[in-house]
Amino acid sequence: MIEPSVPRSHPRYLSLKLREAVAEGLDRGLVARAGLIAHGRGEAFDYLLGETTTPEAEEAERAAAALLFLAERPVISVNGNASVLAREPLAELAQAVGAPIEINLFYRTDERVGNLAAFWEEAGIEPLGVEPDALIPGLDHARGSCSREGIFAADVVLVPLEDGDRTQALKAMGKRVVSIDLNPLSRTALASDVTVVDNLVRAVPAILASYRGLSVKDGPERALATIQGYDNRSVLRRVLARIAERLTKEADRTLG
Ligand code: PTJ
Repeated sequence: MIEPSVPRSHPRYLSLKLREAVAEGLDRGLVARAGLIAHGRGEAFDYLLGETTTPEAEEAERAAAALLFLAERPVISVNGNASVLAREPLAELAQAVGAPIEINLFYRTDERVGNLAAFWEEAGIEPLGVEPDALIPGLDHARGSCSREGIFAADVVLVPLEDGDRTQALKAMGKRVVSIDLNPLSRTALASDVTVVDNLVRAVPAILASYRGLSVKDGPERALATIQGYDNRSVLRRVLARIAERLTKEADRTLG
């Protein structure tokens, strides 16, 4: 079905374009059906945050860049939603960091993995995870499948838009997990070392910019200081406080 394209003048242009990208991803066999629901949940949280990158998200984005900068074997894990929403910035980040992209799906089917691999190849990336040869302990076979040289051996894993179980399982393997999740109360958010509560489409370019800023002489010292001064629980607390304050102000403004 051909849907009319969103007019640029529409006040919710960007949000509607992202929705279109996810829906199109479903039609192309890249996004899981549940990916549409996950996207809607993300939209709702983004709305509560004012659809903007908060100072807390900026702080987390700097910490994410620092962790990736100091990592010995960083890996960027991608699912259907992340692929269709942010393929180009994720590819750029992977290149800058020197990290492989690994396809790691919650709803894994050979067909979707094949479609996603071709999608990443179009962007010049040879993804890992197509023929998994290792298992993340504690997850069932389909969901725990991963690449031995990728996620299995990684010390830092960036997981945009992940499900809670997998983040907990990666933590149990001793890895540092950086997640991008608009829901500050999700299990992923709570289990991660660094939780970037921001829309993936804003967060990835911000992490990349921060990463590039570390490519200077004292980059390692600055990255270390950033991580040492970072407290994820405090950041999550402040995000929640920001949402609460914003809602109170909005109620006063619109309802009197
Ligand atoms: O492609 P697959 O098979 O791996 O499946 C992927 C989904 C997303 C369907 C699967 O991992 C899933 O069900 O995820 P959840 O448990 O719904 O979690 C998705 C989280 O991502 C929610 O907390 C959303 O708020 C958040 N989210 C959604 N869209 C965005 C987002 N966070 C950041 N940026 C977004 N654009």
